[in-house]
Amino acid sequence: MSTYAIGDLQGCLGAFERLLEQINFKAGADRLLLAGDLVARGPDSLGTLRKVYGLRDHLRCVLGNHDLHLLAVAHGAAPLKKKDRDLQAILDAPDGDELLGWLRQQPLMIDIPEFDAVMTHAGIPPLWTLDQARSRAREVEAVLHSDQCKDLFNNMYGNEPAGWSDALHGADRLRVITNHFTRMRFINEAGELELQTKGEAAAPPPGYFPWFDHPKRVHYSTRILFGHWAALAGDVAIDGIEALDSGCVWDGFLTAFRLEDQQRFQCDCRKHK
Ligand SMILES: [Mn+2]
Repeated sequence: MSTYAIGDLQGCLGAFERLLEQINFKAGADRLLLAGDLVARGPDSLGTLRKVYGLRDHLRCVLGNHDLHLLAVAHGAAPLKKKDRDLQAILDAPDGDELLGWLRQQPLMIDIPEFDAVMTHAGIPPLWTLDQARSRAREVEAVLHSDQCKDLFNNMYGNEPAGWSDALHGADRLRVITNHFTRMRFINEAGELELQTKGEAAAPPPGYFPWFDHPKRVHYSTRILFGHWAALAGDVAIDGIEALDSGCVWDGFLTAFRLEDQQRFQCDCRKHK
């Protein structure tokens, strides 16, 4: 039995199926951990979501910004933009409600205690302890998984407030937590997010750091698995930080990281366009 953490699928069903073949994935014996952004921008978001749903008893996944956007659109809280038109097929599908109902019940953060690891879509905010991260994730999940989820989606969009404060409450508090777990890349010394820049870790905006490189980062031995940041190409040279998004949807690679022996497997997404 093996456990594989896999990066952002973003609707790349063919690459996902090839990678499962490459690692000789056996449902029932092996397990998957998906880093979120299952859908959007790729060739077959509906097919990918159906494939993941079909494997739901053999995997755990966290939600990414694109997954939350899809849910917000489905709940009438955001418009579907042209660049997201591949999501329309999910909204129109006869099994769309079932797929979206399952997606909405997924968490923002999971613990993988057997490997002393955690997974979120964008990472763990550097100034938060793991206990703080966990309890803040549970705050958003409690609303997301409830009948009040539309309030969350209605107030989810925006980059402000940029940083955490214990005094935050209501919609602002939920937005800040959601932004940290699903959109974070660069952050300044005071812990404020910069949510525009998507480039390489070596080229941060002035005054900002990649979240995992923050000079005051809270340190712990627990391994952090995350996706979201394709420009890292799955490569962060810091022990215990495992970047999984290697830009499958952008002609890059789809990455699987085996937790038992820390071995990486990649399938090339360029050959099959
Ligand atoms: Mn993302």
